[in-house]
Amino acid sequence: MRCSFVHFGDVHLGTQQYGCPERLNDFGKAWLYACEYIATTHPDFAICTGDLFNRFTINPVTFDQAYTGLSMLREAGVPIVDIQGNHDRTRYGEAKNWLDSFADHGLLTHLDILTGPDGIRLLPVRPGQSRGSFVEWSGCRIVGLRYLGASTERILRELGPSLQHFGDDGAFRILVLHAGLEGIVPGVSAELTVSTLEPLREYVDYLALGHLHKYYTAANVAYNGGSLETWALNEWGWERGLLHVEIDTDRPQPVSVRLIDVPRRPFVTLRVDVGRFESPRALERGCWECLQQARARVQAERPVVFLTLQGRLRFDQQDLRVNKLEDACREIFDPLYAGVREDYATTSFDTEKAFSSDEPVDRSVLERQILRARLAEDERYAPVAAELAGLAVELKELALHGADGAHLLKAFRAARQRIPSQPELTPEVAKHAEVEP
Ligand SMILES: [Mn+2]
Repeated sequence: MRCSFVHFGDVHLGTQQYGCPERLNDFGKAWLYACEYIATTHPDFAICTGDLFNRFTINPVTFDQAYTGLSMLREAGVPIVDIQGNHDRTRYGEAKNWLDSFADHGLLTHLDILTGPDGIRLLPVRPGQSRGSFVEWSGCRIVGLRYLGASTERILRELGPSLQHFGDDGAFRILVLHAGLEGIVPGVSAELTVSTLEPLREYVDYLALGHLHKYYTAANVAYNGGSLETWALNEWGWERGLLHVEIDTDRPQPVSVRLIDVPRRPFVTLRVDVGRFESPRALERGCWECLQQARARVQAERPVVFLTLQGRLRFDQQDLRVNKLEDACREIFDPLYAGVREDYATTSFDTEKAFSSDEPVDRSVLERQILRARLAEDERYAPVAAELAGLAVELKELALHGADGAHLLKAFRAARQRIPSQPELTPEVAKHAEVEP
């Protein structure tokens, strides 16, 4: 069987970064570039792995961008599936989200599973419909799940038997998730660990991931294209784009993936160590020089410019005229936007900058992150801190859903089997682990 598809995600339509209307257009342009690429190269289908929209509410310009791109694909005859990311999930108290709406108008196929007291149910997308849990196109079976946060690994374990139920019917098996892999972006707590991927390979041939804005592949099964535009400053410089995937099941390695770059607004990010300057004037002069040297190197049209001041200030912060530095950025670069960030070493206290101020904070992800940081402080638990933090959150969730002691103990024991190196347990934990249910 041979087929091809384009896999991408984290388009974040509707992002009006730094209050610039032009940035809203930039995100739209990146999306339309992707759609045009798909319409021209004409793969068998396309997969969007969530966060098509930046928020659950969109404005008319964002609607127009989404509609124009999806219409382009429909006219080209390339079907597309999408799943709900953490950014475009249904607004609390509302019956449907924008993906449902576009699906109901036949512009995309919205995939999700149903979870209930009887477990997981996988419903096929019926002919003429655009919603369900899986769809079969060009010899591929594509199953999709919404963003599941800290429940991702538990739901995946429960999903296993349902996927195995399809049997060996020769279909190429694609699973679409909005979930990140631990260790790809330092300091960001992700939903999946490498030890979760291995068992997945039994019933998944291609795991189409979204959520982390960086290109990566893992364990010969997981693929992530990253964000199309630059959603956060640290993404500039990361390799990312569309994944053009060719499948040929006659080859020993049936999957071949090409990363297709997407044109995006240039960013210029500069760092100045303030510790080198004894006075505010000397620092201002130093920044001018640094900006001018950068301008000579970078010939970018209307870039976004960020000047970060770091290190230890040798004078009172109040004496530094930050607005003068912003003026210098504007004068030298004619940028779309210029910002000066003061990131001085003032205390020894450091926070993990995993959440930006305009990203909705997921409580369970935050809990997991805090637990992981605390566990990592202990040398004995540091190598498996992510796994143990995941386990703690999972046990808490089970307890909140009414699981009794025996059930919790069983889950704890099962998890200990999965955790790669067995950390030495404290006598307190070991004592409880020995108690029979
Ligand atoms: Mn995203």
